[in-house]
Amino acid sequence: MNRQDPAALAALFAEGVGRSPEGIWLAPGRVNVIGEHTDYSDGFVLPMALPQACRVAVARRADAVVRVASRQAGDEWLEFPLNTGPGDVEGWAGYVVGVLWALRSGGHEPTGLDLLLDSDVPLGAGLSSSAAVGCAVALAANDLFGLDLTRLELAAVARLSENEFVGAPTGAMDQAISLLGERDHLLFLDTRDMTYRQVPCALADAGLTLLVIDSRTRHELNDGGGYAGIRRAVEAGAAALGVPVLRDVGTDGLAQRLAGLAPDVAPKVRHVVTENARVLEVVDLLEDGGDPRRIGPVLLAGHASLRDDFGISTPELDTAVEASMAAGAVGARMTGGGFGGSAVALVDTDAVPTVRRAVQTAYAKQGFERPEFLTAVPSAGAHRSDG
Ligand code: GAF
Repeated sequence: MNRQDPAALAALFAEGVGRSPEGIWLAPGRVNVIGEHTDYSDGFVLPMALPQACRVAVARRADAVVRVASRQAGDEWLEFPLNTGPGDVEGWAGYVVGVLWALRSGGHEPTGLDLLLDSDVPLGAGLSSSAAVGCAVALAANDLFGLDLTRLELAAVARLSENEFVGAPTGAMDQAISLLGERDHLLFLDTRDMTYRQVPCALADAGLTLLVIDSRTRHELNDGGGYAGIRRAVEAGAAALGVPVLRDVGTDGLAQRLAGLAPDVAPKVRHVVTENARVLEVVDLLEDGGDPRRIGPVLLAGHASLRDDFGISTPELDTAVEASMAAGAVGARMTGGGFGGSAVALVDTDAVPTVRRAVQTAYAKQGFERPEFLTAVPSAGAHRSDG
């Protein structure tokens, strides 16, 4: 089936449900340019929405039942009571049912729904495939139930579902970019007060491509391990410094403040504090109209910080970064939550084939699975996609 074709998804829905969907909604995955693991410390992020997206065909039901199927999970229809609570739903369906739970816990009264999902966001690749599901369902529910929630309110609903229902203790970035993304723009978001600015993405005009390298090593955010453990370490760092969140710590005098911290906590704090500064630097460089290649070294410094201070890179991600740089990329870094997933490389567009080949060769040499590539094109945020 052509994923871009809403009519085909609607036909498949009608086959499974016995009536047409009331609409099809779409929410994109994202890639983060810089600002990693800052969004649960009130920090800054700079992601873009991708053209890869989750589409969901939806129709309301008169009863309190949720029926849901996914093209990526064998089209099998699963059924849940609407009043399902956290911990009751295993696997991908939790990202759907959880949104209805989050709406109910916010005082809204959704009825049951039939939903058919289809996504071309690579799963587990650190490109927010799960946030895309939650945001598509949240937007569909908003329209169908006439809830009139703002984009930021919908992002909060989708995040609440992911945090409390699915059990992934994420920050605010992924849902915000999926709902607020704009074509040709990066989203500069301050997660302290959720204010944001759309930053024109000058990369293509300057002959640059942001290449996403999917390392094919999968990461999970709700396994209670890696991501949650890092988040706890960051929170311990803030507590040790006597601040509510690390956003309250600047780079001035940082070395002195770090000297008083335990050796396992200090590097985590250093990453978050310096990463916030890197986001501001990249935004300045992109907005001042100069050559965007100047962000390359900042991206590379961000990777070193995630690898050495935060300890969440992997041999596959390091290889992607090193091989891209050796083949002429102007900057590269792992992106997303870490422990697997994807890297990004900022590459002169005519050098993209060379960089891809170099990464493939390096992966083959190390016996890694063959990486996948996609071009990060800054795209529109969630919207109704059937006219
Ligand atoms: C994951 C989380 F979902 C985000 O909130 C963010 O913390 C990111 O990892 C790391 O920057 O995508």
